[in-house]
Amino acid sequence: MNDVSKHQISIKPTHLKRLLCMSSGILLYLALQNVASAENSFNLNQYTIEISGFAFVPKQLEVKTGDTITWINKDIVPHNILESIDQRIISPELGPGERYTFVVKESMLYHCELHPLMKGKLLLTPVP
Ligand SMILES: [Cu+2]
Repeated sequence: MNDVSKHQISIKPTHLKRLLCMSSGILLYLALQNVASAENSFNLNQYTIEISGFAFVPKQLEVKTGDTITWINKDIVPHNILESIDQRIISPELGPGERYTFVVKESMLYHCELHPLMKGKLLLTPVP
């Protein structure tokens, strides 16, 4: 009985040490992650692109991954956003005054499906 408890006691400090080592590692990791994500979210931008006079204004925008784009339709007719290369639908039809928000993941050429001459471009700039 005594032997068993001695044995258990002699193992515990090793476990404890390993546990402390692991948890301080995890804490350090979490702390670093927090710093990284705080820096990232601090640097993120929100842009507004007006749809006005059958054009995207600005027509071209330099953005980073994670930036937010909001298109606002200031025209009196509906427009939408369609990615031009793969024809992916980005936004539904936006009526007058409606807006659509989108998080940037990559560079994108886009146009309005209803008025294909309306073109826009999101250019991803590399994060240093
Ligand atoms: Cu349109």
